[in-house]
Amino acid sequence: MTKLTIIVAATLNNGIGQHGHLPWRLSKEMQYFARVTSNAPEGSVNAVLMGRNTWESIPKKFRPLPKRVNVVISSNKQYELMPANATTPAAPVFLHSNLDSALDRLSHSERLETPIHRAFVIGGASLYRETLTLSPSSGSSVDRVLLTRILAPAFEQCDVHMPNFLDSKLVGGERVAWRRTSHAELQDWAGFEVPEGVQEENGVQYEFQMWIR
Ligand code: FOL
Repeated sequence: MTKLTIIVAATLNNGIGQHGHLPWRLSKEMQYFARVTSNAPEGSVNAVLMGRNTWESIPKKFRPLPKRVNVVISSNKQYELMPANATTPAAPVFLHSNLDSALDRLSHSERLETPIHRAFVIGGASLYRETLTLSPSSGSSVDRVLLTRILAPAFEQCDVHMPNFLDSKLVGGERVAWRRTSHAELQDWAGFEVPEGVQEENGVQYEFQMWIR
C-alpha cells in the first residue's frame, strides 16, 4: 500500500498556476516545501512525483530536486528529461509513462539504492486529479494533503486550478471526508517547527494546513 501525500499551494479558488509557473514568489513558503519534502530519517529518502509540466516549471538549477528521488510522468516515452549532454544529475530522476508505472516504481523501492520514506505528489493539476481519485483498492491512495492556503490576494488571473479535494464526491466509489488536523499534528508529522497562523510575504497572506482522510 503506497500512501501518497499531496503538497500544494492554492488560492481560496484553488488556483495553483499561471503561464506555466507559480503565480507568486514566496521564499519562506518555498523553503517549507523544500524542507518538508526532503526531511527523511537517516538512511532513507523521500520521493517527489510530478507531471511533465511541473518538471519544466522548476528552474533548471533546482532540478532534479536535490536530496529527493524525482519521478516524472509523461505519456511521451521519448521525452528528454535532461539535455543529452547534461552532467550526471545530483539526485536520482526517473521517467514513467503513466501513474501506475510510477507507483510501481515506488512500491518496489528496494530496487533503489536508498529506501523511500514518504512519497509526495507535487503537481500539477492533472496529477493531483488523477491521484485524488485513486481508489484504495488499487493499492495506492492519497491520505494526506499539505495545503498552503493562499488567503489574499485572490490571484484571480490563475489559469490552472487543482480539483477541490474537499469535495468528497471525487473519490472512487466511497464517500470519504477530509478533516483538518491541528497545527501540533502538522508539526509532528513534518518533524520540525512550522509557523502557525496567517503568514505574510510580499503582501501575500497564507497559512500552512494539513488535511487527512
Ligand atoms: N507546494 C507548496 N506548498 N508550495 C509550492 O510552491 C509548491 N510548488 C510545487 C508543488 N507543490 C508546492 C511545484 N512547483 C520548486 C519550484 C517549483 C515547484 C516546486 C519546487 C523548487 O525550485 N524547489 C526547490 C527550492 C528552491 C528554493 O529554495 O528557492 C527545492 O529544493 O525544493
